[in-house]
Amino acid sequence: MAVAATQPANTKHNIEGARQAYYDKIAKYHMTPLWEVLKGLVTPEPKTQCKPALWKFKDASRLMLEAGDVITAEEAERRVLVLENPGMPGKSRITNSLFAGIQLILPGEIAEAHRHVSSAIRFVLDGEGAYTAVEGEKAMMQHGDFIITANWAPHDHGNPGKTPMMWLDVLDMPTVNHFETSFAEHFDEKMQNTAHEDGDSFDRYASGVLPDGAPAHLNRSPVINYPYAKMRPILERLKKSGDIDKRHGARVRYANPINGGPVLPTMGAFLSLLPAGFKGAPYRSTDGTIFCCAEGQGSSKIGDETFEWGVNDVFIVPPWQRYAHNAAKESVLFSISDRPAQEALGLWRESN
Ligand code: 1HN
Repeated sequence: MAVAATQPANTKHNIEGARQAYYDKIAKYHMTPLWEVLKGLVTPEPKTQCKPALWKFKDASRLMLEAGDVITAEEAERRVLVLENPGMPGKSRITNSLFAGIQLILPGEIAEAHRHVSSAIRFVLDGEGAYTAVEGEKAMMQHGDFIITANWAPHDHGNPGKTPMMWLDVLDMPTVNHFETSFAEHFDEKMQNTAHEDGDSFDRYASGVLPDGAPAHLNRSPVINYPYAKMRPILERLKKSGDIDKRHGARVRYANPINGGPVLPTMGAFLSLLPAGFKGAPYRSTDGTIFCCAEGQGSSKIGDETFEWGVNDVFIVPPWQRYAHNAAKESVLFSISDRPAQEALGLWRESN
């Protein structure tokens, strides 16, 4: 063609060569062309490395007890097996924003007092007679209890009972580390003083009254333990009156009694009853969600895969991945995600 003949320097090959030389030049000035990477950065839909996965409690509990043979709670500081998302090996996370693990504390052991900026929750799986002490309250752990440890709250665990105690730990640590805002410290005393007995903060703040002079604003819940024994009958009431969401079942949201907001600014949780035979409608949202079965048996279709779950199994739904629950028996599912953080930043979306 005439143009090509008069401007041989403008062949595709030469343009690419000129561009690469230009990119090499600007790299020395710590600059790079946005146009080469833009499509991977501003995606039309969420892009994630997170994969759906399920951890069977039968395997997790056996392997946890084996960890008890190889390391003490004191040596480990926290004897936790990290639930690593198979799409992000080596990153110590179950979603891009959340850490999850299973912790074991054997009879007679303590996990010493410390505090950190990362907020934690515990969802109690198995055992009895152990406690977690948080901000001066000694919370005895029972199956299905939901216990919060807010940003910078001192906490230690102990097992004066007779059975191994296991629970699910979820922390916002990857989020804290994303912002590079991690601080942590240890105390000289292994155990904190607990002036508040078991159930103290629930009775004070979550019984329809508030201590006179309670703060009008608080960005985390003052309740330490939301006991399963108190939550389960509420699900039963919802079920009986037919308040059953077609996607989520009869579901309660763990709330901060001061303002009705989420329990923590970075993490929010639900407890849901799926009646026997429940066939959930498909749903997706931008918050990758960790589920733990507290009761029953069923399956969840996540994308194209079906995961069968039973008591204490943990599974993960990646961000914006469609899922639908089926309950073979009446079941209770606990779930937790970073939804409050996404909502606070105006990022959260859902669809069917
Ligand atoms: C932590 O402090 C606990 O206090 C559990 O029980 C799991 C995972 C990462 C970082 C700190 C605990 C943790 C953790």
